[in-house]
Amino acid sequence: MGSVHSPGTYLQSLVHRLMHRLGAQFTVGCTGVILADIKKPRSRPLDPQVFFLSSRWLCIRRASRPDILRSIPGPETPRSSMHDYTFIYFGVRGRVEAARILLADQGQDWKEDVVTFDLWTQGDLKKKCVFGQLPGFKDGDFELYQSNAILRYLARNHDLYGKDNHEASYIDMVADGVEDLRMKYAKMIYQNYEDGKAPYIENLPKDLRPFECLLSKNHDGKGFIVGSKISYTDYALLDILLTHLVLAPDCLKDFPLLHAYVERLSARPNLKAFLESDARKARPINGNGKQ
Ligand SMILES: N[C@@H](CCC(=O)N[C@@H](CS)C(=O)NCC(=O)O)C(=O)O
Repeated sequence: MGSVHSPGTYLQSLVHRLMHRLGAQFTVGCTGVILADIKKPRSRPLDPQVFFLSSRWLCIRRASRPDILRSIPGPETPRSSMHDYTFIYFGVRGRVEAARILLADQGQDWKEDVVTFDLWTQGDLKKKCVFGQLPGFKDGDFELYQSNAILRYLARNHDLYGKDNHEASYIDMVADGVEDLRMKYAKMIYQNYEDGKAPYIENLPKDLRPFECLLSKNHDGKGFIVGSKISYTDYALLDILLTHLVLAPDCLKDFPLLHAYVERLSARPNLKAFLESDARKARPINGNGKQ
């Protein structure tokens, strides 16, 4: 009997199903390197096979049966190919940045289908968008609009929606609070930057205080905004806070918990790499160059 060592249950069940399909007998260990040598097939002798998990793929090689040479996405790998994510959006951070931050932190790949101003104003893309606006999003053939629906879709895909209905509801509540702030910010940036910036910054503590307050009530502000693990709303909140730190670098000086929260999340290795990446730096925050 061969043995397979896999790092998690999802992978184990995947391996079980594949082995079963191949008619091989096997056992599945629980940790360690993925390496299996299948020696006793159920029905007929098979060539020795090697199963391994690279950083992207669980690969099954069978020398004598190239027709069943298969590649299966490895779900627990840092860069997963289970999904085929594409953002269709203008070349800015804007309403996609929270989702980019989420995917980067979760070790996911995605593609950017960048829409130029000319294409948007002259082509018929706008007509094809459900609400006549971007961002659009695809996961393979699945197409979605509305930035917050996209975030929640990703949250469901990557277990970023809390542990139960109460947590999920708080997570949504915070996300709606972030959305309110985003709308105010966008109105000032796009409609009233010159005259509106100073009063906006003056009023900002009133808008930020509820988040500081919420944070203080959850693990003394030392963890995430809701619950005990990161959720999609942390990414949305982090994004809007980073955006405001550009607008008003001192805006968190009276909010020690939010300040530490931003530092803590931004230091997560995948996030740090993304936040410091040239691709991100090259994207302006907003479409009119104001920030
Ligand atoms: N509620 C929408 C708002 C989308 C939105 O405001 N999109 C802007 C860019 S951020 C847009 O498409 N502007 C071009 C237009 O309206 O023609 C969402 O969250 O996705």
